[in-house]
Amino acid sequence: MYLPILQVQSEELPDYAIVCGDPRRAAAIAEKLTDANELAFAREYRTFVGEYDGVKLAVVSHGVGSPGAAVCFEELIKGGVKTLIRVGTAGSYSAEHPAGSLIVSTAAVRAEGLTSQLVPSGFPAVADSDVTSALYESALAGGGIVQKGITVTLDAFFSGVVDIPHKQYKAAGALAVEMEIAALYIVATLRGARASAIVAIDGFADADLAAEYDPHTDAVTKAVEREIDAALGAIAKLARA
Ligand code: R1X
Repeated sequence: MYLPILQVQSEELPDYAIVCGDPRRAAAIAEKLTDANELAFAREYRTFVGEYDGVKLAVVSHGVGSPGAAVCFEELIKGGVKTLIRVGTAGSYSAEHPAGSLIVSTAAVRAEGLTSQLVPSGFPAVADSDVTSALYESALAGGGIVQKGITVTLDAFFSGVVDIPHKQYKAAGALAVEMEIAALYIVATLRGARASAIVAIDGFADADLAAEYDPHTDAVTKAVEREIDAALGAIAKLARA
């Protein structure tokens, strides 16, 4: 089957995929694979396939924001991918998780517009527990600050004039904010796939903690490296389970 937006054939896709926002990050992840092959680069969607530790996987970029990312997740699952792990970046709510920390998302607050067009209000955006456990264990083994918990998925990266209830999300126990995980979890649940996500903290989303946003620091680069290794390790572990 031809997947018209990713512009790949489903026959070329394996069971496992790592998804990330940035097409350049997809290329960097693909460099860690053996026999990596770029299948397509259409819009923001760059697709590689290769092997890690003997396991075939795809690495695909999904761009910024839930609607565009969901197109990628839908086509991957339609094409036969059964397990998806997002590696990304997020803003932290807590001084305990500064830039360079890793958060494994167990569930996402649906503070975006896309998923309300897919499922009713109140329907939860949750990760698959097996994939999450494998990802968390793999991340812990890589060292540094690693936490698991609830993340928030927003549409707005820059604020407008509407107050987003960050203080309430934080008080309720959310750890970090990003822009695609709710879409991933809802699409995976709807279509019968498994998904989880890990994010590298690249700044603070809490106004009381926020400094000038600079995601291009050594600490963030190293955390992104650690989360990629965690995702690859988790896939190797899951494939053998
Ligand atoms: O998920 C968020 C979005 O994809 C995190 O980083 C991007 C914005 O810079």
